[in-house]
Amino acid sequence: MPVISRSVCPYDCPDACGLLVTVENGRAIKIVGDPDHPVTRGLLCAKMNQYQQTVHSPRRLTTPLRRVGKKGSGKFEPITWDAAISSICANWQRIIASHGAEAILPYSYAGTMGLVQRNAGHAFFNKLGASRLERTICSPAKDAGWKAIMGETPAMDPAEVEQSDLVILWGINAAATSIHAMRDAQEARRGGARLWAIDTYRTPTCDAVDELFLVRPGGDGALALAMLHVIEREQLLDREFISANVLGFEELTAQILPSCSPTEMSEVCGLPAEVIERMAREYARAKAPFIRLGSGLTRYGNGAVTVRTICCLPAVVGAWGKPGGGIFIGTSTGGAFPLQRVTREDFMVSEPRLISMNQLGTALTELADPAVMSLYVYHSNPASIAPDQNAVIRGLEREDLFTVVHERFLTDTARYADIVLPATSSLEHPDLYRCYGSYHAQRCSAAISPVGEAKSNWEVFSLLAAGMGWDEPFFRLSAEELVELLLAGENRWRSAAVTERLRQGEPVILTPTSAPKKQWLTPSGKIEILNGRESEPLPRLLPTHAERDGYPLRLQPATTPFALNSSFYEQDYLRAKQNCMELLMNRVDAEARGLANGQVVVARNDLGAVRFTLLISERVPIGTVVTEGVWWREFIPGDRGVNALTSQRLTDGGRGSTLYDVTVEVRGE
Ligand SMILES: Nc1nc2c(c(=O)[nH]1)N[C@H]1C(S)=C(S)[C@@H](COP(=O)(O)OP(=O)(O)OC[C@H]3O[C@@H](n4cnc5c(=O)[nH]c(N)nc54)[C@H](O)[C@@H]3O)O[C@H]1N2
Ligand SMILES: Nc1nc2c(c(=O)[nH]1)N[C@H]1C(S)=C(S)[C@@H](COP(=O)(O)OP(=O)(O)OC[C@H]3O[C@@H](n4cnc5c(=O)[nH]c(N)nc54)[C@H](O)[C@@H]3O)O[C@H]1N2
Ligand code: SF4
Ligand SMILES: [Mo]
Repeated sequence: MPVISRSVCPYDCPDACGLLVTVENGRAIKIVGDPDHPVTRGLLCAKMNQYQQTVHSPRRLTTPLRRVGKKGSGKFEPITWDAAISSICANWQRIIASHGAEAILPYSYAGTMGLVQRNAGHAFFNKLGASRLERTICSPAKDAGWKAIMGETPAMDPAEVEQSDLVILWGINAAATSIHAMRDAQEARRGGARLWAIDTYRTPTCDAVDELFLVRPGGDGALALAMLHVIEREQLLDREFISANVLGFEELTAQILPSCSPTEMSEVCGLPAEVIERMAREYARAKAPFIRLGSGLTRYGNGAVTVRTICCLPAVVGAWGKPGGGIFIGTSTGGAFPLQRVTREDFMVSEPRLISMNQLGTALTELADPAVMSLYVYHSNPASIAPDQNAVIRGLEREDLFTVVHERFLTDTARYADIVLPATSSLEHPDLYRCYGSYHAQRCSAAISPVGEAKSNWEVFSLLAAGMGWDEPFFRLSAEELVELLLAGENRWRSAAVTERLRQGEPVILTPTSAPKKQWLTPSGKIEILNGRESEPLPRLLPTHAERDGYPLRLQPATTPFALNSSFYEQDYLRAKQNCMELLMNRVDAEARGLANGQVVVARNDLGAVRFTLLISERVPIGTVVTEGVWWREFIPGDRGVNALTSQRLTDGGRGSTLYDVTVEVRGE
């Protein structure tokens, strides 16, 4: 008899959808969205509709493996868990004795978002004294930009979008990356709101809006400054709101805006002056304009200041004062669950060095005192997703680097491992999930037994702790017990009743800490356009890195609806939907280079050269080329993926990745 269990989507997506999993004979045979989940409402994305094909994929790793071929060759032989754990612990003890524990580097990110499994390694590596990883690959510049002007102010409720009359999807490919936000924006549109998208090329999201504005990559700060210029010049301001709530508008007006007219900003942002004028007027005249800000525009050398500048817009027109008005960058429900009970910073005896995950290539090839001698990768695929792939691979090829990869699949990273450990999928382990697109949380238990000999992140760290001879009782807790630790007690976010519902596995909306609007959690108590604690007291125009690079085409390594970063390439159906690793180019640029549709081309810059299949497309403007997805090497025309072209340079705030801040030249092969 089939049984239906509740589960949660574990992927790095704002939505943490509620799932209903049908299990028969120990296998998941069907996955649907939970119709009773308050946010999911039965709607899953294309990727997860067939999740059982990921869970039961013939490509799943089922036993620990030991390398028998050259690094990267993918040649392994099966070994037992006992042998694998003993080998890892013996190697680490040897490395600690000769180089110290900082020579060991953990590398993890967001293969699973569950609070226990995602953070399962922290306590172990804290106790070991390993180097710490700065986990900043995604969009910390967004938080840095928000913080510079809004301080600790929590996000507005994204559900307010339904009361807006102008919804702006800004730097977000919502149709692919935030399908419930897309659904909500479309519902607002059906209710009469206008829907805009501001992007660098015509994504699937852009097909579903009233108006699309294509900016130059990294040019959004210039656009926002020019809009502010027009709003001030034409006095479309909400003076009353500004005087009660905003600090520094006078300084912005006096020092920055005079040189930011639409004519002056037009070339930087890529929009004609008259279009900017109209955008400014329509934005300022809207009753309750709602901006949903994505991460696309943050992955540039000027990402943080761009976000900070855009956040000035709702402040000067008083959008915050109206239901449905404001700007949404993502929720933070961190206060709901005391994560330090799992991460155990108290196990740290000293403060080991911090290594940016965006600079793994340099860390593996150049760092000294001590050099990185061992890398432990779990739920991340740095050989594919980290910038400067050539440097990362040079590091992974080092014969003296002892690499362990805990994975569901033999990823490009796992191919370089000395020891590979098989990981459970989310249906095979328990966890507690919260999310960053709304305010819900949900706990779930394992729906099926582990596939093969797979073990969860937490189980592996328990084994490693025992293998190191530690008798700390914490490492003998089960994952379910860790979930209980996170749920123990109550706080402002969850009453005893809410906690009980969470214990039972119900999806629950957590109560935000405070009514966010009009309570600005900054030192001055106002929205701080002027912030003297920042190196730049006022938002202003800053260049991208790529502006200094000098190759003629801007490259956008974009997302696809049919994968999530490098995840989902195991599903043949989803891969077929993406065709192959394409480079989208405007006909004008293709003709100027004598390139034909379908041919293999090489994109090149100072960091590397990558082969793509050319797709001539009117979706991309002249001067920009786009590639979607982060392909596994086995499916691409050459031996390097798009990240051989992206750099290890960081953002202006938050030390984030600048994956979209890239220039290239493209030639036929
Ligand atoms: N299907 C799918 N879903 C995903 C992911 C995925 O890979 N695929 N990834 C997940 C992860 S880890 C994350 S962080 C989120 C990211 O989700 P989003 O916030 O949507 O971020 P991106 O898709 O990276 O970029 C959003 C859009 O910004 C555009 N863009 C790039 N540069 C600029 C610019 O300078 N200005 C403007 N205005 N637009 C620009 C891109 O073309 C893209 O359409 O999605 C998550 N969900
Ligand atoms: N070119 C380019 N590069 C990018 C991006 C892009 O859009 N373009 N996006 C960037 C962004 S926003 C992000 S957040 C990063 C994401 O980078 P990553 O966090 O590395 O994300 P994924 O590529 O999804 O790889 C996650 C891996 O975890 C494994 N996994 C899943 N669940 C588990 C588990 O429970 N245990 C273990 N041990 N393994 C598990 C999966 O099999 C998968 O191989 O990539 C960044 N890199
Ligand atoms: S990837 Fe996102 S939209 Fe798709 S099922 Fe998971 S949480 Fe929902
Ligand atoms: Mo991300």
